[in-house]
Amino acid sequence: MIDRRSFLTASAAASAAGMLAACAKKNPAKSAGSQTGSKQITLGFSQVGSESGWRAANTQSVKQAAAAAGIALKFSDAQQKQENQISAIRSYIAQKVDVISFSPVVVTGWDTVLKEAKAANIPVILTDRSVETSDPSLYVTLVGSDFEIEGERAAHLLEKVLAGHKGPVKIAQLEGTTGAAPAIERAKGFATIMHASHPEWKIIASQTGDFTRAGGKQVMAAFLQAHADIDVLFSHNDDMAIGAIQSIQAAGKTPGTDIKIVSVDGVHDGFVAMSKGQINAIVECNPLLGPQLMDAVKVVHAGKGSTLPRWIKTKESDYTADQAAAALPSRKY
Ligand code: GYE
Repeated sequence: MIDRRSFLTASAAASAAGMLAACAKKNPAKSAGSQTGSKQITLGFSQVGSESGWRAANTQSVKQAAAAAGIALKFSDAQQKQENQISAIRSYIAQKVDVISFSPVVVTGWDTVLKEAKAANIPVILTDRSVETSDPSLYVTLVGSDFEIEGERAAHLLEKVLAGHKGPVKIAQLEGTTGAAPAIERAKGFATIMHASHPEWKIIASQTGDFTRAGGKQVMAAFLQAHADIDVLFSHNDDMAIGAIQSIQAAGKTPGTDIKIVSVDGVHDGFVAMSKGQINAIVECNPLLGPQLMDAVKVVHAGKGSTLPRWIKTKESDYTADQAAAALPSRKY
């Protein structure tokens, strides 16, 4: 396991939350939750959907952390549709929740609804995915991973997987949801390293599989029909890689051997496939964002949002197939 980053930002958030806890001790009426009889914080959370193992773990983390923090959670699943997320956010505004959080399915198209939240004086915390906006005051902070770095890490893992390989490398890419931050940025990070250091690598096919197993399976089958000579699959998540493995096997090839596979997430089933040698390497993307989110919610609700960093990043690692079996029992998602 290689620890890539240890972020000061997360500890800044933790210490801000710590300060708050200290204030709460002095002034018990201000501390959260039912035990003290003070008003409970209500958080409206709009989740992207249920597209992947990552998302299932993220949803569970948010629900568990809200319960542990004594925060009342209103939760809705947008089934990967932006219009559903916008309706959910509008309904949270109408219900006058204290804080809104959401994981935006795509990066664009949020300004109008975010302005509505601002006009209603409801602070917004982004989780997992970012938005593009001309007005940075429309959200307080983002709790989530650096997807561009994840793309770079994937390219560096591929260098290891291909060690000793000579000659051209033909790569197929399964992209995440079109327009989603992790799809855009993982592709960008990977391409940066490829263009800087690997003139012998070439992406010969690239298409979205929408972060789902079914999407990965279907798109990989089409890639295999069109290209007999794919050397590598770079998949933006484990679920699409797992779907693709089925199509590779159906085409009479051995995943992990005939076609090397690098993916992102590190969910349980990804580790199982890696321990069988079907996936060669995985960039971990940590979905357990609930505790950091609830800390940030408390800080924001106490009117101290300006003490938080704009981006609260997550600590993550990289894994190769030889580490998979040993790591599997201790995986938390
Ligand atoms: O990698 C994928 C999920 O936004 C980081 O969304 C998340 C991505 C994750 O569907 O599995």
